[in-house]
Amino acid sequence: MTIELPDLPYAKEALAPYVSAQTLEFHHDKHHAAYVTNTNKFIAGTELADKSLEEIVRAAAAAPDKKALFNNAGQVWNHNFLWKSMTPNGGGKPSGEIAERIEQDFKGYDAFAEAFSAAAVGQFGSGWAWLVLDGESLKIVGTANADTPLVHGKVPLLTCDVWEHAYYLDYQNRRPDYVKTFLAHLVNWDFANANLAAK
Ligand code: MN3
Repeated sequence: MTIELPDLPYAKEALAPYVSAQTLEFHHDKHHAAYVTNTNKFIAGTELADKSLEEIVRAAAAAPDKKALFNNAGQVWNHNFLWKSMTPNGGGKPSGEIAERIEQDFKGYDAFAEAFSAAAVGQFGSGWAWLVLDGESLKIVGTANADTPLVHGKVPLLTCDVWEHAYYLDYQNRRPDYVKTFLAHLVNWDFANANLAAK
């Protein structure tokens, strides 16, 4: 099937002032769209042409000769997941099962936030910080470039994009401020809870 660029789940202005409409316009309409276009070019006429995005990502990760496809399809999957990881009026402390598990596995929200920030700020160059379910435990992991916990046997619950295109127009080089804002005002805990429930 042709891989589609999903619409943002909110208006482009909806995350302002934390993420501007201009950032979302470039990030979704240009960067994310380009990964979709490239993925479709790579799969056209191949045995992957009628597969789902997740199947394409998994197949490309397992094939050494499909690195270029993985670099695009992984980015499509990660960005699809990213938009849902943020929400207007999001951020702050979680509720529901994810809150209980954060208490249990990180010894409290503050320790979680510190570890998530360290992973996001410390990811060298381009990549992602993730909250994942690894077996029965919540963990924080970083991935570089298009890499995704999906192909490492983990269940992604939440992600923060730390590529400069995610924040440079709004925060310039101040990645720590962007990550702090992501946790305080943007995190979609309902999405993380839904991912946990669906595992
Ligand atoms: Mn991005």
